[in-house]
Amino acid sequence: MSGRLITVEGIEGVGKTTNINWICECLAEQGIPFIQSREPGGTALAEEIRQLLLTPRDEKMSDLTELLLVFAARAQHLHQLIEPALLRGEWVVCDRFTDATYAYQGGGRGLDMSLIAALEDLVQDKLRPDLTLILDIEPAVGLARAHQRGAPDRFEQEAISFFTRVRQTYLERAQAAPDRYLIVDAGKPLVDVQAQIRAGLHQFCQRSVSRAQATAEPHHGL
Ligand code: T5A
Repeated sequence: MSGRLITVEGIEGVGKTTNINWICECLAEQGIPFIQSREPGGTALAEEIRQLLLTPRDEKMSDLTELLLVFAARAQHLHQLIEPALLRGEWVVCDRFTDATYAYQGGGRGLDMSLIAALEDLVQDKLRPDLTLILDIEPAVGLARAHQRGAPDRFEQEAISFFTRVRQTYLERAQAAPDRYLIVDAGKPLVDVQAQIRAGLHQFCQRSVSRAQATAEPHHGL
């Protein structure tokens, strides 16, 4: 696959949507072909699964049900949208991906990380993001931003300790594989956040160019 998969992660209200729009503007400026998507969701069927996951209801969803729904949506998203785009040589910019599963279902809910890893292998085979931006912020600040939007979804109803564990898991994953992750301080003003992201994208593109030259793949630069 000659496209690239860029994922953007972080807790609620950290600014993923805002910054993904801006990342896509940067790629468009450079003439890089890309699609933008999100998880859970990204196709009609996966968006229906998203609704199941986000809608608050009286019946408590078991943690295992939640995990399997997340991966069911991902399997559909990969098959229908992501893999074909990468095969066409397009870049995919995705609002959340499997790091969110490690963070929310693993760190947040306490499910066994090895179970998540097994499902990751089953659903994705060898596919992993090429670059993951972790937008990092104090949970109280992110949640305050998210709550301004209206009624909280099923995840937003969780206690702040849940989001503290989610954040911690993101940071641990980034520290364990610094080549793939970029931690962005998202508590700064938007213009500073964007400068950090642009620098990270620039570095990533330089690495992509070197890799492409080594394998004679098409490449782009920011
Ligand atoms: N989930 C998902 C799992 O549990 N497991 C999984 O495997 C996956 C894939 C999805 C939910 O599903 C869960 C996690 C989530 O709970 P979602 O729609 O992706 O939900 O998630 P949210 O985090 O709820 O998305 P939000 O829209 O809340 O947050 P964003 O996109 O991070 O924030 P954004 O860009 O909308 O910004 C929020 C507000 O802050 C302002 C913006 O203008 C906006 O008003 N803002 C800033 N203000 C000041 N300074 C800055 N630097 C700012 N940046 C943005």
